[in-house]
Amino acid sequence: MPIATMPQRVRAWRDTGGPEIQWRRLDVCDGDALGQLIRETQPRAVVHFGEQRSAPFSMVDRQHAVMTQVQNVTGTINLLYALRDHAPDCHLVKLGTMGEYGTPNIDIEEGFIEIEHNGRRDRLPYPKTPGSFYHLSKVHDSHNIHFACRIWGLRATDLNQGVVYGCETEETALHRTLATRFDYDVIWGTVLNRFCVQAAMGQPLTVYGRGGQTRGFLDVRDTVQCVRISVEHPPERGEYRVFNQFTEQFSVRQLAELVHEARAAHGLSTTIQHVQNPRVESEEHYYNAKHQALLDLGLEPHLLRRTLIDSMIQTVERHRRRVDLDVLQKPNVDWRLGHTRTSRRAEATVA
Ligand code: USQ
Repeated sequence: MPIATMPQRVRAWRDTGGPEIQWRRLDVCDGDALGQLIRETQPRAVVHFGEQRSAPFSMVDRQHAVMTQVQNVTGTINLLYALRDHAPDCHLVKLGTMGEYGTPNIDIEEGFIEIEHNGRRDRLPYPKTPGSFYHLSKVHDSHNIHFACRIWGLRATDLNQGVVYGCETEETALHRTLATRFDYDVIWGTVLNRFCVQAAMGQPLTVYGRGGQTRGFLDVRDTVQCVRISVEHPPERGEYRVFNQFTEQFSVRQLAELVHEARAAHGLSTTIQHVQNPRVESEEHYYNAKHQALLDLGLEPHLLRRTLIDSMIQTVERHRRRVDLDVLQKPNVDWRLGHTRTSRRAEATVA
């Protein structure tokens, strides 16, 4: 989708009459500048989304792995220090990931687990088995935030978010200048978005391996809702809490079947193609992750309906001339080998 510049977006938002916002460009890895910003603005809450967010990107090669972890971990530590020094009462809402947990053979709790060991009990951080250097960076963040809450009495909510789909929120729908990114390539695109683009373009749906990989998913509108709910219900000083932020679990195969059925309902056909899995991940496994805390605070989920799949596909069809088939199809980052060359344009997406 055509994406407006930030100044244009801010102007468009003001034109909608929404609450006043200000925009500044700042590198969270510049700790002094970040400290200065927090000192000046004295926020009651900070929502931190400023991280490299792609697992495949982090697996391209050593430089991409290092860049991902340095950016993500440094930015968050800088923010923790800025809050300690200039706004210690502020509530940090930090975007984590469900991928921190991996796919253990037991139920996944919300951040902490009660353990009995050699006759003694404790409530400890849930064990983490992340699946990429990107997911690992979020684990490191979680430990750092938890530590800062324990030693400095900061307050924080770690939002362990599942895989997001969708391309529109109530706010972005207000004006086309507010449209947000809709990534579909192998590096930045998440799986359901990719399947919808593949379906719209008459391309096979690329299920990696057997497709039994099960994850928590949520509509992008619920991402916004969960952040709002978290901000409205801050934790106590010194409290570090974790919310599992997703609304439904699906396997990749189930998602491909849903898209297939959505097309079939309109008399259209799609093919599901099992491609060699470029990732190292379980393709059939137990998965049962709790996600109660946000529901208890009032989250009203937008569950995945065929109508949403239809509308995502229609949106893609409206922009079909802009779709780059080269970056849509074959995965070009292998967890074992790193970046495997496919085409020059596909390479540009990892540069
Ligand atoms: N997959 C396919 N076919 C594709 C693309 C992906 O089968 O064409 C599979 C992957 O192998 C994986 C699953 O779909 O098993 C999810 O992959 P994804 O690319 O949609 O999402 P992932 O890499 O896990 O990362 C995304 C976001 C990341 C966020 C994470 C939440 O990019 O920022 O943290 O979702 S979670 O997965 O719960 O950790």
